Amino acid sequence: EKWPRGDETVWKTNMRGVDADVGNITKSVVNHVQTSLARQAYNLDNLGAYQAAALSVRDNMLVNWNETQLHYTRKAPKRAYYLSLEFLMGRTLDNALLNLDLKSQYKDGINQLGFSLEDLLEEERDAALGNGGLGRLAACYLDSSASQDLPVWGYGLRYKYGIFQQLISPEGNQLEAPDPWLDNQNPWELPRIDVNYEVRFYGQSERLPEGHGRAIWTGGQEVLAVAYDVMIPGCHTRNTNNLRLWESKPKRGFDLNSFNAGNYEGAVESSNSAAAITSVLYPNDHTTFGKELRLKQQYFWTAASLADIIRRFKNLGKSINEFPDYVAIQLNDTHPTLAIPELMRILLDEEDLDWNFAWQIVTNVFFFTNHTVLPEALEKWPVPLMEHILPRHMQIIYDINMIFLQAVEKKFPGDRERLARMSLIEEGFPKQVRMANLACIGSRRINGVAELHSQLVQTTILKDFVEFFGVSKFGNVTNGITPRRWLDQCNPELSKLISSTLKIDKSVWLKDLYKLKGLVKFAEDKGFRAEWAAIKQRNKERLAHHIETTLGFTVNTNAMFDVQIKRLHEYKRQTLNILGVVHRYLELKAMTPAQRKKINPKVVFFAGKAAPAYYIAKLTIRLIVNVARVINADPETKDYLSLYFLPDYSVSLAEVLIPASDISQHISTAGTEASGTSNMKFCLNGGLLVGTVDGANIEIAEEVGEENVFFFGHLTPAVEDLRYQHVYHPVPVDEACPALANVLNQISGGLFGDGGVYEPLVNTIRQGDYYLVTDDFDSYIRALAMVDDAYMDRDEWVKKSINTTANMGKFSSDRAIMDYAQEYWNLEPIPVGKD
Ligand code: OAK
Repeated sequence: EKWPRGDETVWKTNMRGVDADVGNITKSVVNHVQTSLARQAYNLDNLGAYQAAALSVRDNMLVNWNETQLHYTRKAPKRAYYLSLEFLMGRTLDNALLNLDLKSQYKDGINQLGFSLEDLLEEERDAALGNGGLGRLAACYLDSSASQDLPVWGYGLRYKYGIFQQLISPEGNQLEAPDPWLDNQNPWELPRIDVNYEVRFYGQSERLPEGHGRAIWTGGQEVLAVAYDVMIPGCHTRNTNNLRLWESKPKRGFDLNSFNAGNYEGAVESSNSAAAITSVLYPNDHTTFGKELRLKQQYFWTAASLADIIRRFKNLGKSINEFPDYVAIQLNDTHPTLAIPELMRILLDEEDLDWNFAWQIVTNVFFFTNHTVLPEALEKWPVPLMEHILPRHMQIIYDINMIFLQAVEKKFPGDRERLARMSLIEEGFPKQVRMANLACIGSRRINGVAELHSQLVQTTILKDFVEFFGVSKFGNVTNGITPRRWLDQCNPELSKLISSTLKIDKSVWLKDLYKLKGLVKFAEDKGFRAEWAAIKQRNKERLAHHIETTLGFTVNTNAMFDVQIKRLHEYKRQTLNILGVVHRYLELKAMTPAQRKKINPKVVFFAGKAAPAYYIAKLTIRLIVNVARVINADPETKDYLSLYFLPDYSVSLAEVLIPASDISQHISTAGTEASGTSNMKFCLNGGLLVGTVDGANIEIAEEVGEENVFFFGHLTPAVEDLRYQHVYHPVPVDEACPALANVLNQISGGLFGDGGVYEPLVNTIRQGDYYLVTDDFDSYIRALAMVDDAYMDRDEWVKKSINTTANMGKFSSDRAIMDYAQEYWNLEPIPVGKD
């Protein structure tokens, strides 16, 4: 059939985006006001204007998106798919304008229409389809894939409710409210009602007698997966990739059989349960709960994504044994591990391949990234639940396990303990399926997310697998962050100063971040240092203004800004930080006014959400809020130390906080934070870092120089022994660390309100102290004192700040994604419009 239909030149001359001149931009925005929104100029508010502007920008992206997809189809390269249950995208409009290089034109156009672009940007709601680091990493990797012209698509779920909204009660308790982010229509997604797949749950699986491990799976519940596409524009390239999010729908709106039988309510109920699958993001970070609906989410998403990937592959007309030459699938932690038995099921039961052939394909397609070594995050699913929901997959997992354990037995004869450790099934009541083991044996390669973490993966949780497969199957890809959002977008003044100083256009250095190295020599330039410091100061004022308008507090912008923002978790040790604040407060109280005057004022900021069922994490928030209440009201000390807990942490809030930070805290117990990525964001924006020798902190110090990082605390190899000591030879805190004991006594004694409330939190330290707060407290306080001293010499501090930014090139997510492309996926850039 002829394409396009009709007159080709008519098509081609009309297939353009909105021309980049201001006249066309205003025309396009007004047109969207009138037609897409059916509104009029006289009653248009900021929200309406935002929506019209967003739709206009979307038109531009769509042209590029279409062109990119056509280009990929024609060139038929190998593609990679990033399967992540979380994509913490944040806002899109500003990012899209910058990547498309249209920001100044839209700014002018919006102005001409009587609005301000800055106001419109604030109307957008965050797309917060993630909990923390793992979800934000996925978002940075999408930005880098598009910017590096890599043919990569993301696959995830279109949750109706993202991460909950955090409210803080007057007593300091975290309350959770739903996040109805889709309520004002989402201009960034394209519903693809025609792209849909049926996904089965429950039912029966019958093995076929003739073998090859085949079976037929029938009955149960069928749910429809409908695609929604989110465009991912690359930076200064036409390449625009896709993030495909699935929504669950009942297959027919209601169950016809029950309907005809007069069971109207039952029929509607079944349709409700289908919609429930993608209704809400689970808000537990680093913990698994074995909930049936979560397992259904995981299967629903992996089954729909694989069906879509296979359909696209089949359009190439290749034979199935070439699948690994055209497809790489990255598993973001173990959440999508069911894709492994699902692909086996398709190859065996639908494609009729024999077992070994199918397994050969599977183990060349998947790649697995581990994001934590914390035991509570290791996913395990009860066998009875799996058998009930996914009977065919449970059979396949048993078959994989049998064949695998035979191979282990052959290599390590008679080592029964090893077999028990490596089995996909953990014995117990009930038995459980170990998803990390399955992901490991079903993948081509496995990686951790920072050097230390990758070593820990290989020597602890996957040690047996390294011994079995050999070390070459295991690797490291140190995380990265996108400098587009985390420098150019969130810190436009610094970005401008960098471009003018280096005399390099930002379109160049933002995509080759090692170019920042050129800033090193300007650290010695007094004028440059003054400009650098002035920008930090204005960013602090911007944050203070934000806090003043949203919370009504007046923040002292002459103080050092000290920031810790991340999920609340015992391993991240917000406790250490708040106890350190109390320690400093007690010190200030003991001083004379004259002594205090010599002190360098400090404002401490916390933000972060606690999992709704994580009692100790919520209690930590309560303590922070109540310490803030007391010390901010103390006339003797408040000029020297104040404290804020900023509610409802989000990507957008991070974009205001990070550029304003002088120092940020990354103080996990050594060996517990796999990488951390906010550490990179702070340093890229010229903030210094106080931290433990953990995760990517180590590599940051390697790059920026240890003299520019404030390290403290015990090292990873000491942790195991210290924990043992706490349990078997406990020393009371009063002896082990008197300074800490004093702080705990003040809290228990009621300095910050009813001390009894905090007993459970205080007891985590007094008893067992699994995260070693006691062991690290003194060196933490010393590190903070060194920070204070260093800050006194402002000139030296600014030099450190410049040298830090200058040496952050390694931490661009462009470097990380190219590492995956080359060392894992075997993928090449496919730039649009360059051939
Ligand atoms: C969340 C749920 C299960 C397992 C891991 C996570 C997670 O968010 N891990 C975090 O991943 C980030 C990206 O790799 C790392 O920077 C963090 O250190 C890690 O805790």
